[in-house]
Amino acid sequence: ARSTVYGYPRQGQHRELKKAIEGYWKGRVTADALRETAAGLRRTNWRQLADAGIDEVPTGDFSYYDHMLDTSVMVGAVPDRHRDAVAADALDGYFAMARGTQDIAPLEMTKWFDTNYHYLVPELGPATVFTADPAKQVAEVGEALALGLTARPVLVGPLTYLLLAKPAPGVAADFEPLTLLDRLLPVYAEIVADLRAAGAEWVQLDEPALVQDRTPAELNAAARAYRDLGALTDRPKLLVASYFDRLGEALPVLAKAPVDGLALDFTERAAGNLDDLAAVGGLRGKRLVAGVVNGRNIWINDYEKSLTTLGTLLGLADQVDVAASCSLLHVPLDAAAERDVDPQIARWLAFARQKTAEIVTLTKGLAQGTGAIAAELAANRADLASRAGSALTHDPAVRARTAAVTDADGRRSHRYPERTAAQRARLALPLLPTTTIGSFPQTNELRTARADLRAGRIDTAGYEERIKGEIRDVLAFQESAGIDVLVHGEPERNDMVQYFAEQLTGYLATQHGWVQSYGTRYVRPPVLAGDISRPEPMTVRWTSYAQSLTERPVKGMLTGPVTMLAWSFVRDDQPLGDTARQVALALRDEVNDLEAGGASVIQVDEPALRETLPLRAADHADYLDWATESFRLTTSGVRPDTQIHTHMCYAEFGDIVQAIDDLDADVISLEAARSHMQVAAELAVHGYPREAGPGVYDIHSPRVPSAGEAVALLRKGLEAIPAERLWVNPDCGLKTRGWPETRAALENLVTAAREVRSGLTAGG
Ligand code: THG
Ligand code: ZN
Repeated sequence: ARSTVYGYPRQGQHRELKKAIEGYWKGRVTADALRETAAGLRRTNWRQLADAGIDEVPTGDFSYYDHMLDTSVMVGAVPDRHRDAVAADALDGYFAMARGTQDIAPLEMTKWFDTNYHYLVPELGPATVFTADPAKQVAEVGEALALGLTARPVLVGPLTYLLLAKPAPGVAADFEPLTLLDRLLPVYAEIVADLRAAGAEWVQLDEPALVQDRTPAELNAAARAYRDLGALTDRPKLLVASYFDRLGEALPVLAKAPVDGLALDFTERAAGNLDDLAAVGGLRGKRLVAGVVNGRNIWINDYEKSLTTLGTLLGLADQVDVAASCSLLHVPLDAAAERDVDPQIARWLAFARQKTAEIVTLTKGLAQGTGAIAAELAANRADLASRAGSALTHDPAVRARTAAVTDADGRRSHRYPERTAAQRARLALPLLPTTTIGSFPQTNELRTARADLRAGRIDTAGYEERIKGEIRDVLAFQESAGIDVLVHGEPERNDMVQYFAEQLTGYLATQHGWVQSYGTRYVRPPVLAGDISRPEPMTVRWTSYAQSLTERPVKGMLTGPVTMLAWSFVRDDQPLGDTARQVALALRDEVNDLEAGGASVIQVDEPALRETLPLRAADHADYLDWATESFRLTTSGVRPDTQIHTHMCYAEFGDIVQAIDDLDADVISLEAARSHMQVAAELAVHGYPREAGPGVYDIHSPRVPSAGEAVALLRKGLEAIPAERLWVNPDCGLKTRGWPETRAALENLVTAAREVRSGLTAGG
């Protein structure tokens, strides 16, 4: 048995890669210096893997921005609009595709399956001509071989590449990139041959798209692709990898294909793989790489469980190797860097470096028997027992409360028609009421104040004075602009998840736990480590302060339970629904306290509701059940005349309209400016029965929309949603915008609302 991984965090212990790339963009770092930093990080990673005892290291997983973008370059799929830039300078052209330039739009970015990583979407059309450009892949194999290591290049496979692509601008929307397969395969054939010539015995082709629901035609394409690639004479051994879910119908296809090995996910979410593999009679004559160490969470492995799985697999393939379930890109680098974590909890944590050691230990146990890893097994058993028996993971008060939840707790006391009547009477808002999503510009002064507080340059009282000053400014602006439902602007929040995680018991923050979100942008997801409870109110003080400054309603603002889970590392020792319920009950107390503190409008944001939808349709209902239930549990404790809002962004809502309806929120605001109100139409088709605010100001751009544009969008919205139920708001929070454009855009928005409003009342 051999040990391996498919990829490793790219950024370096101190995010050296981010700093070098952003420095290059600003002209402060030369291209040569950037290349040297990158090469140094690759060497460090490979040495770290080799020193830990990993037998076969991955190459080509490194990226300056994104590995899908690297794949587009590798197969010559550079959009026409970027060709000049790429011809002038390969590196600058690469970054132009990723980020755009003054005049040229970048590639679109979207989520990599259900992870928090984002990739750049290939743009293809009937005119696409693929050409092999294996230089990056070949060079990185050479670098690893020069260190004396066994290197296995990792490439995005041809099916996944095409299935994740979209029609290029100007190409018919129904163009299917998969129709280009026959043109793409010869390019892959050329590249894998070059990699063999460069010294790679094995090449890995990643096909995570095959774990999604696939049509018979797509499965046929997969069979054809691997029959053709397998039939090549001048080729390395091919390992086809899948992860994030079970292969399902694609498993027999790949098992029969004339390739030399398969890498499969054997973590809980892909549990079906084990039975499915047995059902096809195993992988006779093939290598099986078993992803038994979870590459998507930060918890230690259960060695006994993994060894049982590995033992079963020994009977199902010629050779069984051990790996993480997917690239370790999705976890932070090193748990040992977390000095502030309670040592009792630290022993439960495994980041990329610790997971690598686990893989090596399991490989040894598999090859030499459990006697060879007796000490590690005993320590692992003790660590798992400490977690299972901890008061943090089993808080009797939290357990008793979640167990006592009834269906009625997740239902408002009154139905929407009665609620809306009570809310109209209490709020007395005009037709087409105006509001914002919650955050106002996060200025440098605010970030400085937070840094000053952390560094002890100001005390808590001094910090709070600055926050209050900002709240006063934000409210004064909104009143003068004529907005109807105000917000306090969230100046006290660093991040909409972290802010709450820091205040909830059972949640853990990391200091260095960075994970790449996209390009040079990273997040530090907090860890849902134990049972969740709320020691005291989290936001009430700020909302009440804001309300004390104005006669108009001020919205209370919270992050919903589904988004809290989606942007955190979740527990693996209980169902997600149980964790969601605990978070929901803590947030419910906050909602109720906001109401008691005088809030008549409370918004609970769920931007991630669509993001964490499971990859296979068969799993949707179960997810949507607990997701919508936890939202309702959060929001159902209020009086009928308290108005509950929610907000969602960057999503195709089409496939979850029913779930949006099931949230039973009184008002929902959605991203719509860029899709020209298509969202409103989708809601209307579904017969959405409550109030909605499809965004009329695209906050992702510094551009200020004119009042005229907003009027046009509102009129379009009115075609789908009746005036009594239409709200006027931007697309999303204003945190990333500057003050000048925010002021101008919101003033235009109020002007537009007034104009359309007066037209409605005059026209009857
Ligand atoms: N909060 C959290 N998770 C998220 C988002 C969020 N995940 C999905 C989405 N939003 C990701 N979007 C971003 C946007 C900006 C940045 C990261 C992810 C970003 N990061 C800073 C950087 O890398 O320079 C670091 C920020 C920090 O210091 O904390 O700009 O909104 N939880
Ligand atoms: Zn948003």
